[in-house]
Amino acid sequence: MASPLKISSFIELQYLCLVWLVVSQVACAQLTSDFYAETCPDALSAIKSGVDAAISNASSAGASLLRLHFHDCFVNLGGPNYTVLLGRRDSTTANVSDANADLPRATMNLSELISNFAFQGLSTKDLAVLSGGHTIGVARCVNFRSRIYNDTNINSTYAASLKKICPVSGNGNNTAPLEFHNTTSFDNYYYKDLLSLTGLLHSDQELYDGGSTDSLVAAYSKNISKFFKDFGKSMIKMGNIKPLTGSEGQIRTNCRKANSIGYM
Ligand code: HEM
Ligand SMILES: *[C@@H]1O[C@H](CO)[C@@H](O)[C@H](O)[C@H]1NC(C)=O
Ligand SMILES: *[C@@H]1O[C@H](CO)[C@@H](O)[C@H](O)[C@H]1NC(C)=O
Ligand SMILES: *[C@@H]1O[C@H](CO)[C@@H](O)[C@H](O)[C@H]1NC(C)=O
Ligand SMILES: *[C@@H]1O[C@H](CO)[C@@H](O)[C@H](O)[C@H]1NC(C)=O
Ligand SMILES: *[C@@H]1O[C@H](CO)[C@@H](O)[C@H](O)[C@H]1NC(C)=O
Ligand SMILES: *[C@@H]1O[C@H](CO)[C@@H](O)[C@H](O)[C@H]1NC(C)=O
Ligand SMILES: *[C@@H]1O[C@H](CO)[C@@H](O)[C@H](O)[C@H]1NC(C)=O
Ligand SMILES: *[C@@H]1O[C@H](CO)[C@@H](O)[C@H](O)[C@H]1NC(C)=O
Ligand SMILES: CC(=O)N[C@H]1CO[C@H](CO)[C@@H](O)[C@@H]1O
Repeated sequence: MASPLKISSFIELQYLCLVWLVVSQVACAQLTSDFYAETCPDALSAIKSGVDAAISNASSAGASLLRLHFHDCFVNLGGPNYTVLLGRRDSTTANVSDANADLPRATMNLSELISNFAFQGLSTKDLAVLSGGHTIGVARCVNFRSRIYNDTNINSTYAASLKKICPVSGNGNNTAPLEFHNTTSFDNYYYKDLLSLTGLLHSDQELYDGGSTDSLVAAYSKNISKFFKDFGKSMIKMGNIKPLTGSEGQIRTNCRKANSIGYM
């Protein structure tokens, strides 16, 4: 897994911080969707323009934000110290080893993934549907090398093409799309890929390898409306993991760093 610090370095732009703040408030803390109606009535439209601009400038922005949301929700963010970079009404820990400890890994098998999600109060269905987030974005060679050289449940044509990007050793930072049909559109090709054994990560293909999630993968591959509907529900559920609300957290004035003590 890339460290959360790599992801936070992406957040160079104030407006993306603001987006993150609001996305988190709405989706991560179960607050009301008109949270900013009085204090900042133009917030949501400003944010939408900001995100649209960022995504048209660099289509990877959407992927980075989605993954950031996932990580921010999974990592135990408790504690009184607000010393780090990611914004929402709580903090991320600055402790990278702590942060990585709770996150699922690309090497995990299905039962490990199920346990990892269960530890966060998320079901097997949540696992199957949230993994569909891998319809956008990329992964580095270090995270799929072992799959393309050692796994047997991989499409051989696909493996051969990836080996050109990701040699047996070296070039660990080379990237490949997590879903190769259209890496910037949020669609259900992720699931169609799993059916043709072209999942990029070992953990992806585990969702369609003769186990209990096969039927959901097949269903989402056939019915994009079902995928979108279930994805929305599970994102809200993921967003509600260990939220800090009210005085437990703060809203940052500059989301790149914590407020001084005493600010809300
Ligand atoms: C099921 C367990 C999961 C595992 C094992 C996992 C693992 C990974 C790995 C290894 C990468 C590539 C990182 C790199 O090479 O730098 C990645 C990327 C990504 N993940 Fe996951 N992930 C999981 C679940 C999720 C969920 C639930 C979401 C969101 C709903 C998500 C969203 C993303 C996105 C959007 C990217 C691409 C980031 C970019 O292109 O900048 N992942 N994930
Ligand atoms: C556009 O992307 C470039 C390269 O990633 C970055 O340096 C620049 O700040 C971005 N500009 C905006 C407005 O997002
Ligand atoms: C991170 O947290 C773990 C467990 O809480 C602790 O053992 C470790 O020393 C911490 N690392 C840093 C750099 O604070
Ligand atoms: C999954 O991995 C764990 C840890 O390596 C192992 O104990 C377990 O047997 C594996 N499960 C399956 C079904 O392969
Ligand atoms: C394939 O698996 C073997 C045995 O676990 C391991 O030593 C080797 O490094 C793996 N190859 C790659 C390219 O990851
Ligand atoms: C890969 O990226 C990491 C983090 O950005 C960097 O520290 C490392 O030097 C890079 N490795 C290579 C071989 O470029
Ligand atoms: C990817 O999807 C977007 C949005 O649906 C679409 O506009 C674009 O044409 C697609 N690109 C390719 C190469 O299919
Ligand atoms: C392998 O992938 C190709 C291209 O995605 C696909 O056409 C083919 O049906 C796949 N093969 C298998 C056995 O799924
Ligand atoms: C697809 O899923 C939607 C939403 O769950 C459902 O209403 C619809 O009946 C499904 N379509 C088919 C063809 O199963
Ligand atoms: C770095 C930092 O601010 N550490 C503080 C974390 O919180 C504890 C308890 O409140 C303080 O004692 C540390 O100084």
